[in-house]
Amino acid sequence: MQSPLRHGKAALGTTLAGGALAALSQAPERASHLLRRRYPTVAVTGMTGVGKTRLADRLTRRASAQADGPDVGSAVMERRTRRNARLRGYRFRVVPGENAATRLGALDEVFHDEPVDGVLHVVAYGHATPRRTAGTTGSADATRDEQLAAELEDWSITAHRIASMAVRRDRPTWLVIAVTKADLFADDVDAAVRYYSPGSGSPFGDRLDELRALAGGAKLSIDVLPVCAQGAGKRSAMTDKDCTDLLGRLELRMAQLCGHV
Ligand SMILES: Nc1nc2c(ncn2[C@@H]2O[C@H](COP(=O)(O)OP(=O)(O)O)[C@@H](O)[C@H]2O)c(=O)[nH]1
Ligand SMILES: [Mg+2]
Repeated sequence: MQSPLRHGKAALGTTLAGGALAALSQAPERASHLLRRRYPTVAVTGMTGVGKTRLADRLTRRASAQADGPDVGSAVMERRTRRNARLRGYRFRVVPGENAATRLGALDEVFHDEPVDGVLHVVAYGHATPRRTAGTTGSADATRDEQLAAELEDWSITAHRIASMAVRRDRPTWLVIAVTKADLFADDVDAAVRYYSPGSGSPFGDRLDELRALAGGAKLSIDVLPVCAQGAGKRSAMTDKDCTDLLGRLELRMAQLCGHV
């Protein structure tokens, strides 16, 4: 039996070969498309000490390195991958906080060079763990008002990057504001969520409204979810189960936003 290619029809042969070649050259692209759908990339942003590393570790079921101590901020972009049995997960990119020289490069990477699918912006309602700038000594204490002001400033920079990424692409970008350390303000969680919500009239809410106007409402979805990445302390009004439930809600929402469920 003759193979179709040797059947004399050069044109057919060419078409087949061409088709096979095209398929081959498309293969890496298709593979990366698949990877992107199953393991969407997520930028984890927020000022230093706010709880980004801890949250990313919880979401990826990774034990946090306690040895690092609470006063150490990361100077490099941390990468964490969450895999699950059904080959659906996330690739987290934790952008270093404001004291790191590597911050700008990391912001470029996640919002421009390899733009992420979604953003998890972490805030702590003024409860970021104060960290000293490298090389300085003395108290690193800041009041809650100062912390909230610092969060706002940090957010302005990130928001600007998100806006320019969102306008450049066709598909929508999602943003989840994770209000973490809820165990530290267990009785104020509703007020905290309101403070970080669009349309709330708060300083943070106003900036979110600006971001939505800039990016275009259809191009950016915004969710605000309280979370707690660390077992609640004995004095907290929040139980470990409360914290696990909040984490579960965040995971469910992210899965919905990524089309995993
Ligand atoms: N009470 C409480 N502390 C937290 C929580 N998440 C993080 N922390 C603490 O806050 C500090 C800073 O967290 P880290 O993840 O290193 O912040 P990052 O600089 O944003 O990466 C650490 O001492 C954590 O143990 C939380 O949900 N509740
Ligand atoms: Mg960190």
